[in-house]
Formats: sequence, structure tokens, C-alpha cells
Amino acid sequence: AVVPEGVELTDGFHLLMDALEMNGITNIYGLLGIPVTEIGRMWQARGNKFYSFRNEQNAGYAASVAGYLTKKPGVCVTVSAPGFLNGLTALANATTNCFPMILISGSSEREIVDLQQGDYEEMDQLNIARPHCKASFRINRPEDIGVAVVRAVRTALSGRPGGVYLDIPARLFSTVMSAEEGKKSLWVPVDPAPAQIPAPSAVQRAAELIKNAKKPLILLGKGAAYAQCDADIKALVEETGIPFTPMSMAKGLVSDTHPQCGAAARSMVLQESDVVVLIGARLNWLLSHGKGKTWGNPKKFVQIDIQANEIDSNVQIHAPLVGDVQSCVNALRDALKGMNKPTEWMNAVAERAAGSRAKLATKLSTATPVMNYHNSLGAIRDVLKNYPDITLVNEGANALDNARMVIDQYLPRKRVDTGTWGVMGIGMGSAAAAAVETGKPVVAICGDSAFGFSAMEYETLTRYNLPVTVIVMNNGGIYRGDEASPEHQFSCMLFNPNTRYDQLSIALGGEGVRVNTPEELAKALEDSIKSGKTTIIDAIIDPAAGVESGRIGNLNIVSTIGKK
Ligand code: OXT
Ligand code: ADP
Ligand code: MG
Repeated sequence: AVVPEGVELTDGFHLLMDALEMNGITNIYGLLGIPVTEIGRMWQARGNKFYSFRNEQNAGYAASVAGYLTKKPGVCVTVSAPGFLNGLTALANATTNCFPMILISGSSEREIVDLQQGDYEEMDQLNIARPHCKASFRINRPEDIGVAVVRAVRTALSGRPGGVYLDIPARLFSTVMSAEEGKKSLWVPVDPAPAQIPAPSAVQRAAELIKNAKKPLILLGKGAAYAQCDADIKALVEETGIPFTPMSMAKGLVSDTHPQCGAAARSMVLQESDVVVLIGARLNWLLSHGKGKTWGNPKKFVQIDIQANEIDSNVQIHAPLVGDVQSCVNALRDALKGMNKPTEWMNAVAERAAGSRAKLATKLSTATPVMNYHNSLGAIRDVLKNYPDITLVNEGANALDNARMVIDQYLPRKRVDTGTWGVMGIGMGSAAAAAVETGKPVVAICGDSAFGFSAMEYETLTRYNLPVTVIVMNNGGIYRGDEASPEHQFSCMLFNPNTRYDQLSIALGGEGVRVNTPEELAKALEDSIKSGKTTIIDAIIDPAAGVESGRIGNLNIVSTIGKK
């Protein structure tokens, strides 16, 4: 539209920033260049934070973790085509994990892209993003920026949270309109993540099933952690006496040391329970699809989920409770008032869990010439016990699975890991976001392979002075560091054994320590947390200590005819 002379102007850049600010966004994670550079500068000039990364994938992981931790969409800004594609991996991962996130990318001009005339970084980003997120929107006019941001926020947050893509053709950023009209085009969505109340009949059905169970089990997933109704969930657990077991990122939602925690009796509770109450956890591969020998006795499921068609995704759900976790949990608490606690079962689970914990404890303190996953993680666990509000970021295979088992979590949303996809590379982006969003220290335990996926982002951590301690579990390879190499070649599973992750830290402006014993590791970790300085601890682990694929070796495919 032509704006009459003398009228105060605004443009696409400013309207976008106004709309984001109005929606409570203060932190943007991203990587700048043509055509989005000015967003970063002007966002900072307004007193907001732009966290500038070295690769968009890591900026995207940071945004998605910010979304998970805060229940507000995390925002990532990237340049066109290649930058967009790097960010898209993180957007897809966010959607897979049900984390709210908005990826905003600059894009090339439509008339050139649509005729495939070879524009600078030409790509049909809108359509490429579409299958990887909840919605993919393009903004064509400055007066639509407000509505687009509102739609993106509401889409990311409502129902099952997830990713949204916002495509902004370069020219729009500098397109002007009247400032007054622009201001009128912005608003904040009312109640963007509305409560969804389960039907009373569904609550009754679930309550009957639970009351009549002999061996009920509550299974907490990261959807329950995301819901931020921690006290209600703890009350459900305690009022009913039902043992619970957390999925990895739900660890600490109710403390791992709670007397009803069945994490250390996992295979027993999955097999022997007769009624399982899933709260914000999907029956996907991580739960063996609800069937097979993991699940032992026949059982009935109650499932609390906001996404109606998640119900019956794999096996029959006898009592679906479709709604938000908080409303469903509180409705169930009401309906279960006065329920008899399953005392015998509670005791049996507690006994098994105590036995497993005691057995594991003996392995955690063993002295070995070289550190293994048990004694190293045991040392870490003893230090972290005293810092319950540190966020633990965790990736790797053995480094992931053993840390999940050994390290207790005491508070909700203090563990961020490889999630639903089991993706390597979430480490440094997640650590950055956790430090920024919580304002508290972060410890990242990473396999040496896992760390490599985002290692250069360590410079991002030192640049912003983030209190992150990265412990690289240096066993010299993927799964193991002692694989035999074929003649005249270096094994495809190994890394250079001379790699010095501690020196990498120093080179990138941080502190670096190399440790060879559990005692040295504990001291280095304690010192690093106390100093608040960005640190890498290069922890030398026995190359023979790991196992192929960690705890999920059963999913690994091997040749049926063997080596030829
Ligand atoms: O009851 P039982 O007896 O069964 O015992 C259970 C619990 O009761 C007990 N337990 C306890 N005992 C005592 N005390 C306590 N406190 C306690 N707590 C629990 O312990 C056992 C186990 O319990 P858990 O862990 O709860 O249960 P379980 O059975 O393991 O649970 C099943 C799962 C599936 C829920 C669980 O295992 C899980 O969450 N797994 C996630 C696995 C995962 O996602 N792995 C990552 C992917 S692996 C692979 O693909 C890798 N890649 C390929 C690649 C990837 N992923 N991404 C990209 C972008 N590119 C490539 C690569 C490259 S891993 C990898 C790198 C690996 O090398 P690194 O160097 O990084 O790492 P290292 O291996 O260290 O070298
Ligand atoms: P985990 O990996 O911990 O088992 P999943 O990511 O598989 O957890 O499952 C999370 C589930 O939680 C998803 O099915 C999602 O729809 C659901 N969810 C997310 N937020 C809410 C909420 N506020 N209320 C109800 N369900 C939710
Ligand atoms: Mg390794």
C-alpha cells in the first residue's frame, strides 16, 4: 500500500520484533546473515537477547529446549536455504518431542523461486518445512505480521505442542506501512494453551479401572513434565500410593528418591503391573510399543494425553483420558479419593528398587586402573547430589544410558536428553538454553561422539560466559574405543586417541581439565560448578568399557550371514 507523505512509518523488521516482544519473547536463538542480519542488531539494541550460534541446528535445539523448559515457544532465526535446512532438523526434532518452537527464516523472492530462476539461496522453504512441523506459514504483507506471529504462538502451544515454521521473504523485512496502522495490527492471543477438560464419564471409567487394580503403575513422560503441574502429579502419586516410574526426561518430576519410585525396578513393574496409567508418555519404541516381553502380564492402560489420536496408537487403551495433564490428573484425584493403597505391591516394588539401588551402589565405587562408566558416573552423581537444581544435559550411547541409570534427579525438568529420536548433537544447544532460561548452572555429560556433533558451539557457551560444565566421556569412539581396525585402515567406529577435549576448551576461551580417576573427576566437577566458569572435563574412560549401542543393542541390526 502507498503511504501518504509525512506519515510515521514502520517496516517488516520492526513489526516482527514488536509482535515477538508483545508475545513475551525476550530471547532469540539464531544465526545471522542475508536477509535477517538486522533483526539481531536491532533486537539487541532494544535490550533483548540474541544468542548467536555457529550452526543453526544447535540454535534450533536451544530454542526447542527453551520452549520445553518455559512453556513459551522458543524462537530460532535463520537465513535462507542452507541455514533454514540446518534449523529444520531442530524444528522436526522439536515437533517429534512435542516442544513448542517457532523457526523464522528469511527466504528468497517468490517470483524468482516459483519460476526456479536461480535466486540467491533459492528454495521453496514453505513446502519443505510443512511435513516437519505443526504448521508452515508465509507472511506476504507487513500488516499480516501480527496475525502470523499470533497464529504461530497459538499453534506451537495449543493441544500437543510442537514446531511452527514462519517464512518471511526478504523484501518484506524492509516493506513499510504506517506505524499507527502497524501498531493496530498486533495483538496477544488470549489463552493460547487452553485447558482441555476430560469428560466425566472418561474419568469414571479410568478411576474404576485403577481402583480395581491389584498392581497399578503410573508411568510419567516428558509431556507430564512439560505440563508444569508438578504438585498435582506428586499429590496423585502420594494420595493413591501407586508406584511410579519416569521416562528419562520425566526423572525428577517426582524425585527419583521418593519411596514410591519404581525406576530401579523398571523391568519388574512393567512386567508385573496390571493397570498402567500413562501420563504424557507415548507407547512408542521407548516403551516397546506397549507389547512383547517387556510388558509381561496382560494389562490394561489408562492414558492421559492431549492428543486424541495418540490413544490406541499401538495397543488397546481401555480408559483414554483425553485432556491436558493438569485437568486430567486433578479429575482423577477427585474420583480416586479414599482409594485403598496397594500396600503389598508398594512394598514389593520398594523392596526390589532398594535391592537394585544397593547392587548398583557397589559398582559405583569400585577402583579400576582406568575409569569405566560406573565409577566415573558414580563420582559425578555424588557431586550432583548437592546441586539438585543444576540441569543435566545428556547424550551418547553408554554415556547416555548409564548416566540415566546412575544419576538421580530430584526436581522437575532438570534433565534434557536425546529425546524421542535418540538424536546426537543436542548437547551444546540444550546446555546453552538451559543455562540461559534457568539462570542456573548446567552440567552436560556427553559421549565423545555425541559431543563432536555440536563441539564448535562450545565457543558460544564461553562467549556468553554460561556456567556450563561439559564432561566428555572420552572412550575414543562410538560405543567403544578398542575396536580392531581392518588392515591399513583406522576403524570407522574410532576417533583419534590423542584428542584433547580439555585443550579444545582452552583454545575456545574456557577452562579445561583432563581427569583419569573418579577422585579427579569429582574434584574437577566441584571446582567447575563453584567457579561458574565454562569448562570441559576430558574424562578418560576405558576404551573397552562400553557396549555396542548402549542399552538398546536389541535394536541394532547385524548381518545375518556374518562377515564375508
Ligand atoms: O529393571 P531392570 O533390571 O531392567 O534394570 C533397569 C532399571 O531397573 C535399572 N535402574 C536402576 N538400578 C539401580 N539404581 C537406580 N537408580 C536405577 N535406575 C534404573 O537400570 C536398568 C535400566 O534402566 P532404564 O535405563 O530406565 O531402562 P532401560 O531398560 O534401559 O529403558 C529402555 C529405554 C529404551 C527407555 C531406555 O534405554 C532409553 O531411554 N534409551 C534411549 C536410548 C537412546 O536414545 N540412545 C541414543 C541413540 S543410540 C545410536 O543411535 C547412536 N548413534 C547414531 C546416531 C544418532 N543417534 N544420532 C545422530 C544424529 N547420528 C547418529 C551415535 C553416533 S549413539 C551414537 C554415539 C555413541 O557414542 P558416544 O561416544 O557418544 O557414546 P559412548 O557409547 O559413551 O561411546
Ligand atoms: P516420553 O518420551 O517421556 O515417554 P513422549 O514425548 O513420548 O514422552 O510423550 C509426551 C506426550 O505428552 C505426547 O503424546 C503429548 O501429546 C503429550 N502432552 C504434551 N503436553 C501435554 C499436556 N499439557 N497435557 C496432556 N498431554 C500432553
Ligand atoms: Mg564414546
